[in-house]
Amino acid sequence: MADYDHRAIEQKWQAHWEAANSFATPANRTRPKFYVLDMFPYPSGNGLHVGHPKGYVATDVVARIKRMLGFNVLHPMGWDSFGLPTERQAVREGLSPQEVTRRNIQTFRKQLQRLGLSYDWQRELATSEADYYRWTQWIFLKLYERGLAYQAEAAVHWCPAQGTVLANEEVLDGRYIETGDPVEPRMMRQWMLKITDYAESLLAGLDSLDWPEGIKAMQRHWIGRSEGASVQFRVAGSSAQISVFTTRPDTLFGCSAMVLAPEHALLAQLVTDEQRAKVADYREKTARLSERERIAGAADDEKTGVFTGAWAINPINEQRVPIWIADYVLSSYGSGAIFSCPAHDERDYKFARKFDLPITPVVAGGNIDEGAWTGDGEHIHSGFLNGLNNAEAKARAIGWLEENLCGSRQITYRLRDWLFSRQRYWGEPIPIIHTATGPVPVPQNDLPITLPELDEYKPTEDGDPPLSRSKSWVSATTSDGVAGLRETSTMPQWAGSCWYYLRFINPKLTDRPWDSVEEHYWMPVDLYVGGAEHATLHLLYARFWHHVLNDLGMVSTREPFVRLFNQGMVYGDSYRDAAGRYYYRDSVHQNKEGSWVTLDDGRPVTTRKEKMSKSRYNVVNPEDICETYGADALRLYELFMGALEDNCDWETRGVAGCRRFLDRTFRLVTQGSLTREPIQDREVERALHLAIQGVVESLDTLKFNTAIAKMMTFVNVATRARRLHAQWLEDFLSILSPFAPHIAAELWQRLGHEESLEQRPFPVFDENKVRSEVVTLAVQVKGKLRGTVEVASGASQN
Ligand code: ANZ
Repeated sequence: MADYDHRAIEQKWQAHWEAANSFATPANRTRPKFYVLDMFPYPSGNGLHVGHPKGYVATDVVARIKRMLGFNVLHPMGWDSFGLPTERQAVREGLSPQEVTRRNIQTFRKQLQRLGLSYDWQRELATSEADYYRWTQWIFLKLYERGLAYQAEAAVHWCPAQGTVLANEEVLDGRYIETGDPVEPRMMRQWMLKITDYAESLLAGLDSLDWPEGIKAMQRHWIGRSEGASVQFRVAGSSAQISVFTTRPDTLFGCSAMVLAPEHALLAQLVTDEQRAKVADYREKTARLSERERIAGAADDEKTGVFTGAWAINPINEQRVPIWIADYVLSSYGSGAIFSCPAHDERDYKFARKFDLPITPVVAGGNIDEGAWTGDGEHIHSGFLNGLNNAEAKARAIGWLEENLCGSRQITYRLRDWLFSRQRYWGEPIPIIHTATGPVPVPQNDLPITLPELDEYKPTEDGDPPLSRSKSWVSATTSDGVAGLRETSTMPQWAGSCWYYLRFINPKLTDRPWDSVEEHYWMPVDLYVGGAEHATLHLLYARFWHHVLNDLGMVSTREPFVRLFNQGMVYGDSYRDAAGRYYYRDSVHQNKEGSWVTLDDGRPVTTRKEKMSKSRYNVVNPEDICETYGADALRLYELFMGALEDNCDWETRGVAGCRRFLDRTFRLVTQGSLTREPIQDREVERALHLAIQGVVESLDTLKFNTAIAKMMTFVNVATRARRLHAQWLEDFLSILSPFAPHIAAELWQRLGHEESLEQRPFPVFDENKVRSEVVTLAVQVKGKLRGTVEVASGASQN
């Protein structure tokens, strides 16, 4: 039995859709809207593998069903095209980042188009295009005007080899995670965005979102709100005061030391001559650690630290306590200083054990030989707090501190301001001119400040951004005619993705970033699908900008993405030898004993399922799959492999299975015995309506795999039937078309229809059709189960 010709059919329909502009976003505003968005890709040099389109296929199914249900659908695609990897690829290939980006985008677009995704390509955008980043710069200026963008001398991780600062998250053991290049601490003047002003707002907004709980929890943790108190300690024999932040003011009576971050500003004036050398030495050692390492190390048993020689006075009982420095206290959190309460804090406990500090329990319940007691309990050895539980004692302690003017209630966040400048070339120029009197924003009408084409765009060794090489570009005049120099740092990779979903609303507008009437109609994004790796950075940054834009009255919703869904990852077979070297599938084979070995020298390899990636040599190219099995089979398999949110193993056999289902469908429609006479077949109709129900429900649950299974059942049942009503198959093609649009369009046409399948009303689920024909009744005699009988579901009582 000849299989259907997927190449011809898919090409034909893709050409048809393009010519007919079938997926253009409708201009009418009379129908309800649905905005379904993918996290747009970074167009890397590797192109797509079959793990990437899983989410794209899912959103495409949703977009297509919603259109058929009568919604105006906005379903766009674009490119997050600024960033470091492109610059590195350009260096390797001796091309400009512009050229590399153009080429990579073409590859990606071609790969996506081959899948028959129903994007409105008229709205395609790239964040590295001047008519896009012009508005990224414009939003930056809005932030600047609001006081939310500022410059500060910041302690940063400087990577000489990469010629740029790196974020905390990018540094481990003093090295850049990606390349292993050493990183050194440096104080540098940097642009910062005041995301901390929005900590409360970003927390509050989470409650209203239909997002995976895990992602919301990660954002809450990242923002890290802590309620507690600040407490002022006097320094003995000095007029200085040191403020500490604590979440446990109730344990002040158990304080046995004060511990400062080694970077603490008051340290220099406290430290005694005797301790000065030790303190300086410790400080220098700490400077080599990233904040992340310090946070990780805080849980370690082995604590380090140095006594400063100075003493502080605990305000609650006037006791003298030694002042230490230790790396588990972070300079950027709270006030960079703590009071140490070893009996009730694990880190303090280990610290006290190491350095022989007193451990005085002030909350009953623990045993100081075993560790810190962090639970609730009656307060003891605590003066006026004795007898109270933790919550009561906290409130009482804060009251006392406030009355005695040595402390107050305080809320602290773990969230830091966002370091927003990079000393790299391939990013948005920051639209600021530095003059003798300070930074001056570029007037809006002068935007965009375009990125000049440079012959030499590699980072400089001394940290001067590459843009500083273009003297003609750097010298500028403000609108008041004052001479100055342009800011030469660029924005980080994350900037462009902070607002692209707004630009998709009017990507071609030249005098505004978006039109507010249109924004009202389309926002918020109804469904946003992408990888879970964006749980914090992108999704937090974008929410931050959106909250600011909302405060500026420029967007109508507080939150940009009401529903978020994370698709799982795709795992492929990897082959690795004992030395850890990876091999391609076609350079290994199974020997006679059934073990996997390399083809050339028979070296044993182990096979494993690992996350698909080029570096593991286990990627499968979607174009190859489209060539052999067709885009429709690939699309089905992407969703059939498992639940959308689960990680799944790629099995090319599975694509073949989906392909066989499509072949059966093709035969059913082209060779089945169809009629338009009224006929009945309860079994076929039941299978059909179960499938309709499955597809409709999958819109909310996104459980496409079960919907596909029901469609497969229908085809099996229908294949067994002697005669079929044409309308059953037409209904079936309607529900199949979001998943396998090419073959569905083709078969619909072959059934003699000229108008497109998408114009046909979506089949309506009929509950009566899915009632089982028989129901099982229990037969009880005198209360005991004696057996069951099967009766027709419509049978009468008798
Ligand atoms: C005294 C105390 C006693 C504390 C006790 C805890 C238990 P979260 O929940 O993370 O906000 N802390 C304050 N500033 C710090 C800094 N810059 N670096 C490291 N640790 C710091 O934790 C707040 C607690 O972490 C604070 O409460 C403080 O230790 C410590 F039985 O103060 B606590």
